[in-house]
Amino acid sequence: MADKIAVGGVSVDTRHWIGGRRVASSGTFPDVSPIDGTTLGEISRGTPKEAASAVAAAKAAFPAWAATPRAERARILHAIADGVEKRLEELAIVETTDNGALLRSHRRGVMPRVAHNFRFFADWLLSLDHDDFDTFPSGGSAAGRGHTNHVSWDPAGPCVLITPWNAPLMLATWKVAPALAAGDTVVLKPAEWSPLTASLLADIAAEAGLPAGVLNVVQGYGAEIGDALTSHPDVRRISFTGSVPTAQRIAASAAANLTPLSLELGGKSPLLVFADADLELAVDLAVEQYDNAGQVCLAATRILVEEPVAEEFTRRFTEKAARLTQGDPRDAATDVGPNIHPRQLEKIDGFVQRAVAAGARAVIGGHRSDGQYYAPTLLTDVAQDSEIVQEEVFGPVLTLQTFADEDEAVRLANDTRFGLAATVATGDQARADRVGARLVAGTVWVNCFFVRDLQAPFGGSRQSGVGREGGTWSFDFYCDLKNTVTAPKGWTDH
Ligand code: TXE
Repeated sequence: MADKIAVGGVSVDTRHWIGGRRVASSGTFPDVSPIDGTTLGEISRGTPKEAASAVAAAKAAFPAWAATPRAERARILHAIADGVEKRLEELAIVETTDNGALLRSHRRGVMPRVAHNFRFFADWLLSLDHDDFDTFPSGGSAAGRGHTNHVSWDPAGPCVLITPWNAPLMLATWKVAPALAAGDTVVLKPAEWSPLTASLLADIAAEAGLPAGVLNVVQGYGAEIGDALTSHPDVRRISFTGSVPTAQRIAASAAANLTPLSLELGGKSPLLVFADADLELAVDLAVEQYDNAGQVCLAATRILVEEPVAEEFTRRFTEKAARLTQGDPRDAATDVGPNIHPRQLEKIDGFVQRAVAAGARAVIGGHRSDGQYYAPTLLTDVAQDSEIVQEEVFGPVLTLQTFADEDEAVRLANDTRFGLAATVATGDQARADRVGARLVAGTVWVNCFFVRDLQAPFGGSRQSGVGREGGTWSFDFYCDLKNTVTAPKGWTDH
């Protein structure tokens, strides 16, 4: 096995990164580009042995990193952000080659946000030193009078972070940055379909001065090394983004030690288009759901349109969607790239063909394109309780249903086992407030989509997840919160 492969002219190490050293497994797995099916190289295929040594390295590095002053931890996080910015073009080309998402999005949006993830949590950490909300007098009972509470955010320990392939570095660093800021050490297990940028992140972190063992990266199949990581008694936190069945397996495995979990899972989010909406905007929001070939957990894949405007909406949507260019994600003109893997393509097509067999009509698409690409698809005549309306497809496949009034819109919107996000298009703010309050969703967007401030909580209700990421929610998850109560001078306990 070659220790390094060249991807888009960038050298990427194919081995694990454990305790500040590159470590190879005897076995490998192929990493294939979804753009054209080329095998990019063979990657170290982790076993429970490497998983255990990565946890041991994280455990050994923990006391020193946890004791590192906040200002120094923040400085190193900023240095990692500098490294990401310096190598932004390399990260963008490697990520696009590996997972097929658009190069222009990686350049302009995704990779700058990867850097921001580190800067944001570095600054968050420093803010703890000058905010005084963590120290307050006891009020209320006579026994507490005069006592002082002091809340501290103690580092929790080694964390296992398991991440998916649809936005590999973005989603990994949403977890890595707050964990490192909190003073925790990390074992990152990237998805086997997109392993490369995690390896580059290990290089960048080492160059930025992150001590050995604080960040470890183990490559491999979840089914082969997942359990060794998630059932390990030395692991203090597990954070996972991926599918519901895998989350259930992880939760069962973590139960052995009652390890706290953060789970960001799938969705079947609605886009509610009311008759009073700016229809052009609503159409833009709907067409935007084909971004990343529909492989977005937040995607509003169920379009719900108020009856009087349904025909006009469908006409304009069809016209706009027909102008989308599908092709190589490295081309600036491409709007919709490939799907990640032949297995994912099979899965997408299976959903569509079963829906059509059950009576759905493909207004556009409904079939594969050449290679690993699926034609942007819109299905109508779908029943609320059908598989295509209830299950996450994770491909460029949308359904369209109509509703008669607000009550029906809310009922349809909330009628799945998910609750990740919802988008409301309306010209009436009072309606937006009313409907938004009734929607079961971790995020509600009004006349916009995908706008995400890292300060805000992000996550899902129902089977879309457990816990929230972002701002204080991430930071608190990676810490053991402690309250120290100190008596006033001269206080006696009677
Ligand atoms: O996900 P998995 P898959 C959904 C989407 C997609 C479906 C299947 O609907 O079609 O999931 O995708 C690791 N212990 N989402 O099979 O299995 C695995 O190695 C520990 C939504 O690729 O959830 C990878 O690193 N880890 C989603 C990660 O889990 C295990 C993003 C995700 O893979 C493991 C991705 C185990 N037993 C898929 N088995 C989103 N919410 O954005 C696998 N893994």
